[in-house]
Amino acid sequence: MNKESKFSRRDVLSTPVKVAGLAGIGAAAGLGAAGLLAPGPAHAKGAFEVAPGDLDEYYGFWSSGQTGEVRILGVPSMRELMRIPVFNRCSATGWGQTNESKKIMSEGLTPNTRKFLEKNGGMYLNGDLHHPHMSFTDGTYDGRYIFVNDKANTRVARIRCDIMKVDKMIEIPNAADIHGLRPQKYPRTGYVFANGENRVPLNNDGSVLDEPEKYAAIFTAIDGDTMEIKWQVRVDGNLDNVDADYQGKYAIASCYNGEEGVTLGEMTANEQDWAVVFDIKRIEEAVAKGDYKTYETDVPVVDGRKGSPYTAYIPISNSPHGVNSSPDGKYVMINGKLSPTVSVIDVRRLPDLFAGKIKPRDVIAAEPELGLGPLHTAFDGKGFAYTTLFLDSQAVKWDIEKAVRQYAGEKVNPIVQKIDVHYQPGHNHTSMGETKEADGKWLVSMNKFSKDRFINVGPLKPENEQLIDISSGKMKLVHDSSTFAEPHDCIIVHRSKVNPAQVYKRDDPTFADAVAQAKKDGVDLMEAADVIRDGNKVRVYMHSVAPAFSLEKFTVKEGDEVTVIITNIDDVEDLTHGFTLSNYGIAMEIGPMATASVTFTADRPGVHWFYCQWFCHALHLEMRGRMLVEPKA
Ligand code: K7E
Ligand code: CUA
Repeated sequence: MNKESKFSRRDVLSTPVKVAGLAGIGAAAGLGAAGLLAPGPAHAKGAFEVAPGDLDEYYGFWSSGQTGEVRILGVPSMRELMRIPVFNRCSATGWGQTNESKKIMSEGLTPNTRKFLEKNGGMYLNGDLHHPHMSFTDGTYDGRYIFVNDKANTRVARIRCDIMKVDKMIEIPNAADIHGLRPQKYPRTGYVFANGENRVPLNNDGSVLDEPEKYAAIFTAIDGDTMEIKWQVRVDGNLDNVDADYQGKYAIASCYNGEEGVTLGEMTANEQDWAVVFDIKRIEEAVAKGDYKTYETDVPVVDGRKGSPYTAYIPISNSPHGVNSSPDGKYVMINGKLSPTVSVIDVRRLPDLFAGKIKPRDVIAAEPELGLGPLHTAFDGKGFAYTTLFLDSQAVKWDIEKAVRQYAGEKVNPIVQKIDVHYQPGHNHTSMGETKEADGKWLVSMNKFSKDRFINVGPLKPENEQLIDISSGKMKLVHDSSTFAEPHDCIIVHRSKVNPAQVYKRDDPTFADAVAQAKKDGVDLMEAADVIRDGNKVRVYMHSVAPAFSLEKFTVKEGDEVTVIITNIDDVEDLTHGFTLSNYGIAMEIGPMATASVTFTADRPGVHWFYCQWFCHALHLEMRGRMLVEPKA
């Protein structure tokens, strides 16, 4: 790992009394007088500061909840660097409108959904993206992909980390509302595990309605390399969050609503819910020998309800939530939510549980009482855990081995420190914290409410993610960062793990269809300035070089189905062009050396200018042309 100058600067800043020096650096960081006058400990200032022109040490991949996208932040600066449209529609890039994105967004839908969408707009354009997680090799990030869930429309998508765009999106059959999602950590990803949160009838076609006892919750294993669904497991209760172990043997999910109720009162009636452990090898064997059923599609569904040899149910207090594997590979934390405890499962005892040698609760190694509303836990790789306390609005740091000793009867207090966060934290995350390389530098607390922390922007407030320096052994709150809906979850990845491209490769599969079509049409995309008519279908091929499109105008007839295919031949970093067609509602991004295409019906006669919407040149404003649409005779 490269040592950055900013860390020595932080050492300077953490020494007190150097008021003059602090003022100087504060001004350099653009904090100005207001920043220096703000309340809070002086040593906190600048701890997160990345000077203009300096680069962050970490990539933060942020989910955005109901916005449906992924955001890339620099950590520790918390600067927003990029947005990756996923389950949403993007005005800037044309995601959800270009042929390339529409194919990705539609090809993985189930036949039932396709049929439904025929009369309902053709595509889902909203999503609820909770959990971004990178692919692993040997227990740590490998920089290939980021996998994300969509709770709103039961989907899983994959982002390619070389171009930071989605390349696959699939709908999960039989399940409802994919929530918890984690990749297999070892030996590699491998599987991506996805929890269907809500219980619905298997074959949800209307033949079963208000008979909740016939509903099922479904756990899914997806092949991360192909994005094919390999198998599913039917379980008791609702599935919430999930994590994989560091051994490659188990996935563990939290389950609430063991009552299988459908109202709040019914769902929280019992004192105990459970965690369910999936034995991956046994499930694979069950699928191989045909011990499964199929429902909506031909995906095998194994019965993992209580008593099944493929799963184990571990009683946990009412409504557990987050599931987090410790980087030493020994423990999996089940966060209590309605219980003030975190239940620590010793992963090494799971083989004995499946062998019937011990009872389910015998796998619990600790159950420290931490505070009210524990939701998620992060790790520093030094033996400490950091848990969000939603109701207490706090982060609590605790010592895992002390918690184990306390559970064994010793009189020790595992709690090291509590600090206030603002307000009501859900997820938290540490730098590299969900890998065996957890490095204990930064903790982000993702708070659901900001209330009074920012100037008022009206009834809808931003949420607040706070950066906490954990490198010194003490948690120090160093930065507030507002976000639009919603900072649900994030991962913090050392920049050495990620190596994105500067320009597209011409053989990128993203635009393989356009390349194939051009070949059929006898068009060289790198030099294209062609209009090909094929009945009432018209294909307009252009290339772009700043500041011009290769066609100054093209003519089509009213009612034609027009496809515009543009190749950006500027083989230069940071030289993106765009294509906006006015009063046709069309816009798309064309990255350097990429091809992008969009299809529409030319049902509006007249003159329509098209222009480049990505500032690319001093003559960017002049980068335009006309589409002439001849009226029907
Ligand atoms: Cu990750 Cu809210 Cu979707 Cu916890 S879940 S907060
Ligand atoms: Cu091309 Cu602006």
